[in-house]
This record gives sequence, C-alpha cells and structure tokens, in this order.
Amino acid sequence: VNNTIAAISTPPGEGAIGIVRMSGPQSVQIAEGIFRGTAVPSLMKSHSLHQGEVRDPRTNEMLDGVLLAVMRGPSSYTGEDMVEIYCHGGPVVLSEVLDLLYRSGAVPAEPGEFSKRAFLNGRMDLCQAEAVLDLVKARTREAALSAAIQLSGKCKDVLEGIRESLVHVLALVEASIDFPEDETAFDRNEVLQELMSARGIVKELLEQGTKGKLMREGVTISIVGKPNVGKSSLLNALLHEERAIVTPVPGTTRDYLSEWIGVSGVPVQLIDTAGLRDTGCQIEIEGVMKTKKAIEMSDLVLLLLDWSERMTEEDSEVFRVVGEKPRIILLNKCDLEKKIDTTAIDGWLAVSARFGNGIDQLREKIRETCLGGGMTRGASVFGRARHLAALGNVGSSLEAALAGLKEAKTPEIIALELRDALAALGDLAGETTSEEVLDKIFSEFCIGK
Ligand SMILES: Nc1nc2c(ncn2[C@@H]2O[C@H](COP(=O)(O)OP(=O)(O)OP(=O)(O)O)[C@@H](O)[C@H]2O)c(=O)[nH]1
Ligand SMILES: [Mg+2]
Repeated sequence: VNNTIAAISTPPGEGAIGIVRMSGPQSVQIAEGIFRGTAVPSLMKSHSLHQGEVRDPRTNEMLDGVLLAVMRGPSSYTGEDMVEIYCHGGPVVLSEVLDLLYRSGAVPAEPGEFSKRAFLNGRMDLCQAEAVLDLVKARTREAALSAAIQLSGKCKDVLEGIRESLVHVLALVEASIDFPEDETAFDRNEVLQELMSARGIVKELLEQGTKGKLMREGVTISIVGKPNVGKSSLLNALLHEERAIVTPVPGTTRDYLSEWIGVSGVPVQLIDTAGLRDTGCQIEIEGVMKTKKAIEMSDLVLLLLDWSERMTEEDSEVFRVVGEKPRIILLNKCDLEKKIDTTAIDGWLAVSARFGNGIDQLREKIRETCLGGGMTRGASVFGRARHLAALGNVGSSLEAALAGLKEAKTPEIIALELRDALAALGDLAGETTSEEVLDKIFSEFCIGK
C-alpha cells in the first residue's frame, strides 16, 4: 500500500477530545502542511506529543488548538508512519480537520483499515486483529478479559508450539521418504508421541474455544412444558420482571417471546413457548409449531413438569418433542403439595416460579450445563466459529495421521496429513486466509480502528 488513509477514530458526537488519525507514507508530510506548533512533524521524535494549531494552509484559518503525535513505522500500530491529532471533541471541528487532511492528499479509511494494515504489515496475526474487535465489542467482563489475553499474542505462542512439533515430525517422516533404505530415519514411536501430544493440545483448545464462543455469542434456552405448568412464570422469575402474561387459563402463551439475561457472565436468550398439547384451535396449533422451532434452535431446554400433579399424556408428549436436546428437568410449583411420581425421572430440580424457590440453583445449573466444570475466567483464546472450524481441521488431520501411523501406512500418506494439519494451522493464524475472509473480518470494525 502506498496511499495514506485518514479517519476520525473516536465515536461520533461531542466529547472532551476527538482523535483524527492518519497512516501511510505521506502522513508526516501532510501533517507538516497543516500543523503550526512547538515542533515540526518531520523533526518530531517518534511517539512524542506536541502542542500546536491546525491551520488551513490556503487561508491560514485556524481550525483548532491540538496535540499532535508522530508514530514512525515500523513500530506504530499499523507498521506505517502514523500521525494522531488530538482535537477538541466536537463533530464539526473533527470533520473540518479530517476534510483538511483529505484536501492535503489523504484518502478516507475503510472500516478496520488501520487494523488490516497492521495485520498485513505483520504487526499482529489475525487472531490478534480479531481480539482488537472482540475487546471493543465485549459485553461482559469475562469477554473483555479473554480478548485481552488473545490480544497479548497468546494464540501465537500456542500455535507456534504446535507448529514446531508438527514441522519436526514432518521432517522425520519426509526423511524416510527420501531415504527409504535408512531404517533409523523414521522413529515411529517418537512420531506417535509428538502427534498424540499435539492432538491433546488441539482437543483442549477446541473445548475451551467452544466455551469461549458461548461467552461471546451466548446460548439460547427455551422453556417447554404442557399448558399452565408455569413456563411464563419461570421466564418472569429469571428476568426478575413481569414480562410474560401469566394466567390460570391453560393456553395463555400463543406466540413465543424471548429476552436476554446474564447467567454468571454467559449471555442467555430465554424463550417462553406456547404449552404443548393436542388441540383443534388454529392459533394454538401455530403456537405448537413455533415451540418445536424454538426447541430446534435452542442449545438447552428447560423442561417443566408440575410438582403438584401426576404426570399426564401431555407430559409424555413434551418429552417426545424435546427428544435428545440437552435439557434440565424442572418440577415447578414445589410450594404446593407433591403429587408427581419422580421415581422414573433423573436429575430433576424442584422450583417455584411463583415464589422463587430454587431459582438460584437453576441459574447455577444453567451455568454448569453450558460451560461444564472447571471453566477458568477468560481462559479461552480461540472462540470464533472460524477458529473452531480451523482447529477442527487440524484435529482431524492429526487423527488421520495417527490412524495412518497405527495402520502402518506409507510415510507419503502420513506426510500428506501432516501437511494438511499445518495448512489448517496457517489458516488459523491468518497466514493463508483468503482475501474474502479477511475482508469479512475487517469489515466488522469501525472506521478509524
Ligand atoms: N402455586 C404455584 N403456582 C404457579 C407457579 N408457577 C406458576 N403458577 C401458576 O400457574 C398458572 C399458569 O402459569 P403460567 O406461567 O401462565 O403458565 P404457562 O406454562 O406459561 O401456561 P401457558 O402459557 O398457558 O402454556 C398461573 O396461575 C400461575 O400463577 C408456582 O411455582 N407455584
Ligand atoms: Mg405462558
């Protein structure tokens, strides 16, 4: 790239300060033309701050009193020469200054273009660029911590470790292709050990990543049960507000309703559904169809039964519809006398949506079910769908290489699988990622980032 980009890097609206930023070979020269102050940009020490004024060189009109910093490449955010101008944070001032930069030869930056240049110039790998975005967009403290770890380059270290061991193994295997008569060239046992340990690491990263994805994107949980069992009451209890209509009339909820709640740092989209039962009523049939859809799109189902009644045919229908979905069985209305026979039900939790009994235990159980045990805060570094897909590819290539080793396949075949694993690793770090995928990632950024 040889053009110089400029953008406002602070959010729109009024603020104490607003920052206009440039990156590219002409940055310093453009700054030189518009800045009058204690020092000249071309002579400024890199990363030092200088007071002065922004003036339009054609009219000598002063636009703002500012602070200006020059960050010289390659040790700047983008790796190119950069200039940042700290203006007063008014939208008019900032756009005037930006316009002046455009008139002086800078071009408007695309969304995420600063970060994209940083990536292309090797200032950070793709995982780190994504971490920048995740940090900016983090909704919970846990998500921010995890992004910060990723930003520090932890992924790179982890990936480097795996890569080194795979490259080593590949060298061993390939040596035996080149020198087949040399029996000692390929120590199957050593290769086996290295591959198994790499596979172990990849497996662990996948598990952590799956949890990390949950923390970032949240989970969908639907509340399912026969009419009148207390589904809407449970939604209200978890929300701490009277969101859904609750009545003693079975069939109150016809359409589904969803709300986001936080359960120990996990964003949860909670869906209240229409009671499941056989009915001739057209509106309820629609509702039942939607319930089935809601179950389909859920990660977890809260399956409600009535503590104060014997199980009915309707409850069996509920079990049938929920099928194999991960679920938590709740016996609601535990404030009433127990009539349900629990001998055939495993792992239930008694709650009272109306009076709040067991709701805290339910939250804990949701957290456990979604995250499993032993989730350390912010531990996951590969929590995007892209990461999980690439890690999955690394894992299956390793699996295939191991299988080939055990079945005493030719070294050529094992080497092929190893090269596939290495390629998937390269994909993960962004070394071999297609232009299209890169564009998609960086287009999620704001302009000026
Ligand atoms: N005693 C008691 N009553 C409850 C409890 N939870 C709900 N109810 C009552 O049960 C009735 C039905 O509650 P809803 O929350 O509307 O039940 P629902 O499952 O959403 O019903 P539909 O939308 O018709 O399928 C209401 O009269 C609630 O007050 C509970 O924990 N204890
Ligand atoms: Mg309801």
